Amino acid sequence: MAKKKVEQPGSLDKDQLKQNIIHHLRSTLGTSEEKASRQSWWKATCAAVNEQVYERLTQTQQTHLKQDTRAVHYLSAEFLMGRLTANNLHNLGLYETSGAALKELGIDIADLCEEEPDMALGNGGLGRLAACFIDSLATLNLPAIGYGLHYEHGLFRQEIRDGRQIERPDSWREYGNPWEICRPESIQEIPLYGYVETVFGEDGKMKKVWHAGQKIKGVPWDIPVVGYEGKTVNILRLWESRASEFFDWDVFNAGGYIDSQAEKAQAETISKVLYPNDESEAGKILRLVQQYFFCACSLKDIMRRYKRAHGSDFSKFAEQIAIQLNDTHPTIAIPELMRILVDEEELDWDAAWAICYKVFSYTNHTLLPEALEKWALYLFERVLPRHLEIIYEINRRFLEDLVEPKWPGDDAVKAKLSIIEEGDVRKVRMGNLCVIGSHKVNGVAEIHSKLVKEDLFPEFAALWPEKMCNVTNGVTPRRWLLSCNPELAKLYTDTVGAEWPLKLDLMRGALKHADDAAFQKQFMDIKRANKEKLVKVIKAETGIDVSAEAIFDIQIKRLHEYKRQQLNLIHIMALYRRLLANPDYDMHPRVFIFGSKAAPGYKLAKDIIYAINKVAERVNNDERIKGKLKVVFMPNYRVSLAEKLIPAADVSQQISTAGYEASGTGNMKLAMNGAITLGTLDGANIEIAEEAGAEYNAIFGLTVDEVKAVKAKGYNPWDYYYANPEIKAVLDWMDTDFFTPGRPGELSSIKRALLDGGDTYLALADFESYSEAQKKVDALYRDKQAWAKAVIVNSATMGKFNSDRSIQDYADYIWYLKPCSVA
Ligand code: H2P
Repeated sequence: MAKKKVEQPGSLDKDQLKQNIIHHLRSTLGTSEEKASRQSWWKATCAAVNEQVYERLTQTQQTHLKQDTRAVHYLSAEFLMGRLTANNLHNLGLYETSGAALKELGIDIADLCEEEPDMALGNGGLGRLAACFIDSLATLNLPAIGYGLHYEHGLFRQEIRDGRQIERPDSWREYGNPWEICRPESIQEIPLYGYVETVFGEDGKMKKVWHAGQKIKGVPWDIPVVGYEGKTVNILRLWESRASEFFDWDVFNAGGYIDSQAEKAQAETISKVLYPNDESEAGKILRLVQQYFFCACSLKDIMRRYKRAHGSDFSKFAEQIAIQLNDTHPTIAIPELMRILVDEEELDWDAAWAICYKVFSYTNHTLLPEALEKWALYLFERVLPRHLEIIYEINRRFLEDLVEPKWPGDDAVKAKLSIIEEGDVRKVRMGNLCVIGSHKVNGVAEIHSKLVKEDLFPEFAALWPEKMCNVTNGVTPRRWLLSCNPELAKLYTDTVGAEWPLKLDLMRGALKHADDAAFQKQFMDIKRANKEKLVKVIKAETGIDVSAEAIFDIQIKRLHEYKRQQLNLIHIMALYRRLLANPDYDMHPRVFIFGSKAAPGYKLAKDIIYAINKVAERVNNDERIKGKLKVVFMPNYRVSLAEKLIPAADVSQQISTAGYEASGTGNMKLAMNGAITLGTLDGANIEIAEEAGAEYNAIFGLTVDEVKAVKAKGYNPWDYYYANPEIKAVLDWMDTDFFTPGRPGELSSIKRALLDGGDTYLALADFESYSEAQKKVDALYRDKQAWAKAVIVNSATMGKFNSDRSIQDYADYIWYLKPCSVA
């Protein structure tokens, strides 16, 4: 079948593109073909492409303005964008043309793309989901703006020294980023601190006036978001904080050179780093200020746009504006909108609340209690005195009008549902505020949404059964297949036609070839070539030699005990023991690959990274096991590294304790690229297994209900330690100096967490079943045909996990949003 080229208005041919690149090299970068660095070539290419992007951006904005479209505003503290060059070129249908143009200029496009630093403005799944979602919003021609923070430093860069994680600052825009546009014309000023005054107007009405103690400038930076086929270009608007004044002139002239800049430094701190350590009180205040700052800037921006079209008639506000709260981080937007409507626009409370309720909706991403943010009330009051009053009023009305009639006289329910938590330190519960102020609350996979409803917020669900819903996550197949795995993408295009990046269900067309030897060979040859490429990356990054003959078994995600990298590790140690005991132990060679960052303050997570690296050192250098087992920890896991790992994976480890991983999205990317899921029945794994068939995957472990039952009965990890000699031997090994010569006990903290610490995430309870599932993987891999069939089936059935489907669900059931075609 012929490959259909993605065409869009104003598309460039190779020669024009070449001309443009040279033009920008000279007139934008001020250099020449002879002496340009690769970075200059990259920037010149971006500038050439931006000509198209800006054209479409302007066209999109004019169309939305003219048609006065309803829009969704996606508020998120994280947008884990990664690199944009290849993605934008693909979405504009210019990737191949640019490749050819650059080739004639002596530049390899893949090398050029390596020049771009990752935009790592997020931590993991939550931030990457936001990035996939804005891609899908633009692709589906939905009017949308992403709003977030313009962090100067994104997630730290991870170095590994003697096996330990070292955090280094990341600077994604140190030498300028060609994709962002500063918009000084849309600067906002944001009040903070101060006090609230009650005044009476001439009409005798009581009014509240917030006298701010400080004002911060919010400078917007726009990143164009190019939809696939390049028709709609939306924006991601990120706010940078600056001081209202550059520095205090009088203090400077009086000799206070440092003091004069204190305010500037303080103001700029707000958008300095993603997730500052919040162990100290100052850190806590900073996080709250960050959240308020970006929400207040965004709401002012939304207001400005609304008023331009409708003046002060707020009757259409909820018709025009939808705001999605990505997790609890932007919750403060709810009382902020109330403040604007009541204090500034002088709407009465009920009218304002009716608007808010229709406008906001909230996505919950995890059941872990630490993620449902709570702010100490005394801190909150210091930073946002007026918002606290508003929250009290929201809470009073909620408890009186809704809770009391439903549960008369039940103080326990009131205490549980109240936005204010009583105790030694009173707290503001942002999760409760989100649920009370939103018309829809969604979880991110079927099982997770069910648990949100039944376990996390059962009373809220009883009050508002309609409010709680599910939208299963998805990932953009443009980045996560088309761009990162061009050979497999081509195979799909040749097999099912060129429309699959938009209609991912079309991939099912490949199912009829799943048993076909020739197709299997094509599919597996591509996998093999991707593995060969990764072999080189591994060698370059870590110095470790691995063979593409082996099974590539990959676990890539944030490091957290519930994600259970420690389970993977103790199984690796068990395999190693088996091999030492019997060098002929029957197993296909395996390379276990990890990529993971640990939160800087999460000691045990860092110890697990250390243990993986120490076990890797020993295993990789032990000739007795004849290379059957290799362990690789890839430093500085990030989006661009994921794009190299995922196409090369045979096995996708998704091994969280059932009930703890809300959805997962790496599981979708890996399956799509032809990996078997080795996973628990948790999060979206359940739906993946439903789509692909559990028989084509390796499902193991306790189910959600079984986990609950085990915990209810009283789980004792020591029972497993004494009952299973392999578990005992492996854990005892951690107390020795086998992996850390001369330094016994360096890995003991993991054993202690699993035994004395109670093994909160039931790693030992699932060990045996996990080990059996691993044997199944090994056996299946050795049956080449059965394996090929399984990975083809997995890949071809992942259509449901297109983020376009997720976004369509949000648009239909939560935002009531219609597409707007841009000419
Ligand atoms: C979180 C959840 C994932 C979920 C993702 C997006 C917070 O991401 O834990 O299960 O898929 O949000 O909804 P992560 O753990 O990957 O940082």
